[in-house]
Amino acid sequence: MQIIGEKINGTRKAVARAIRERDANAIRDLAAHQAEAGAAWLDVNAGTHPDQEADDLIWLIENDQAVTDVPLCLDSANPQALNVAIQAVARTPMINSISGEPERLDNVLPIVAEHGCQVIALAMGGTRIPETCDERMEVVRTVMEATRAAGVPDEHVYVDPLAMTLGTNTESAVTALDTMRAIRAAYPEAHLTIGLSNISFGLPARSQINRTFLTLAMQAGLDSAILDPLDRDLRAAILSTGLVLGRDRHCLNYVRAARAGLFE
Ligand code: THG
Repeated sequence: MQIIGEKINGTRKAVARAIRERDANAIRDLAAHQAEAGAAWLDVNAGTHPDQEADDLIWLIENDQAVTDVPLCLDSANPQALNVAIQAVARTPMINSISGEPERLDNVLPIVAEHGCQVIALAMGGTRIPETCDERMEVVRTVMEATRAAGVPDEHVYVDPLAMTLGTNTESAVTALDTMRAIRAAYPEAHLTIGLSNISFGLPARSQINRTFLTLAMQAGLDSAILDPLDRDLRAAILSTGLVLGRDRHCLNYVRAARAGLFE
């Protein structure tokens, strides 16, 4: 299970403040702690100010890279910001994201192909999120055709079936799980990812919901996720589920985490 650390996201209050006040230490702490907790990538999202997004993203990237070598996952829908940010990264980043929207395919996919990036592909076309698994798969087929045509290998594509909060639609987790299975079957070389914390937005005891959804999603083939690596209970769930699903040879990861005190 590859973890993409979610914490450096400008839609979070603490991060929005840090960006506004250029509080470098706050960002560096989040980067260092997520890297220590085992994140394979750090998601960086500068928030919702289009006019300053590129500047903010570069500032975030520089502070991440001051404390860790973990590669970044550039979280932006803005091709201009991505084009500028990619010049600032020390290691090939993951791009978060493309979708079936023609404008994003036309403007972001060439960046992905040129730099040999991994890329998250959302199972949605325009701004509307398709209701059903079948509709989402239609978009996924369109996007996979486009990535293949651009020369991006399937194993560089991380398909995101979309997790929406259960608070407004109690079917949303089941739809995401069905879509994961369909993607697995149709594109066995592609990866799956998900914005895990979305599933519990607005509900109490979110970590509990996130853990349960993650366990079921791993059974459906999820092999990476954007999540909070500082949530120890969640990391414990990832390790025990990986073990139970036969994905932890010689129980090495589980035993190592136990020795390091994760379950105490
Ligand atoms: N898919 C892809 N990328 C994504 C998402 C996705 N990027 C953004 C988001 N969704 C995943 N990242 C987060 C980050 C934080 C939270 C949820 C998802 C979160 N934050 C708390 C909240 O909003 O209540 C904490 C707020 C705060 O600290 O102020 O839940 O789905 N490809």
